[in-house]
Formats: sequence, structure tokens, C-alpha cells
Amino acid sequence: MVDKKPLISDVHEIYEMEDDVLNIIHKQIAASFLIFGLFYGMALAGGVEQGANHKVGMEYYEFAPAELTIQAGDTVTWLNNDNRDHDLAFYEVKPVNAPTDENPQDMRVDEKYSLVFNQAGVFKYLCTIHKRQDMKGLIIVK
Ligand SMILES: [Cu+2]
Repeated sequence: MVDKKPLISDVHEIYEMEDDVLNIIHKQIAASFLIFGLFYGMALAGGVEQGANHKVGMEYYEFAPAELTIQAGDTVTWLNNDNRDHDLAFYEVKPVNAPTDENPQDMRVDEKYSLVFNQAGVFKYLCTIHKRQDMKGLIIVK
């Protein structure tokens, strides 16, 4: 007569072993994701993942382009390629670290100024020197 009990018990043990192996694999996968997450986070914090850089010129009392749509994390660099001085001031909704009416950014001839936009929104700015000439610009951050 064949006794089946030990067999069933063996099968049970095999299943238990597989469970242990699966547990170890799951833990390894979880650890891999954690390490990947840490590196990815460090890369972001370290500025390895950089947004695009957009250029805005200043000429003939105008910003060119006057309206610009960018992604959050992108940089805008203004260049005064005019033959007269201008400045830069955000009004209404002001981005973090941006120059404002109270403290405009001077833009002398051939000077550059860069600002990183990390928050989505619609940001209006102007040249306070040429307000009357309607020298205004708009940055839309998606
Ligand atoms: Cu101006």
C-alpha cells in the first residue's frame, strides 16, 4: 500500500519553499525600486534633469517673442540686443525669485538675465522704463 500522507506533506513543503523564494524576489524587486527611486530623486535634485532653455530678445521697445509658452522647470533667458537700456519686472502674479516693479532687473545693452520657472501659471512682465511704449511680455508655464 502506498501511503500518500508524506507525499502531500512534501508538496506542502515545496510550496512553502516557493513562497520563501517569492518573498525574497519580491523584497529584491522592492529594494531595486527603492534604489532606482533614490538615484532618480538625486538626479532631479542635482539638476541632472534640466528643462529647456528659451530665449527672449529685446529690440525696438518690444520683447521677442512677446508671448512664450514653456514647461515647468524650463529656463527663460532674456537678452538685451537693443541699442538702449531696458529692464524687466513681473506684475500681478509673480514667479518665485523674479524681479518685480519694486525691484526690476536692469538689462543694459548686451546684458543677459535667466530665470527658472518651476510653477505653472501665467506671468506678465514689462519694461518699467518703456511702460508707455507698451513694452510688455507674457510667459505661460504649463
Ligand atoms: Cu525698455
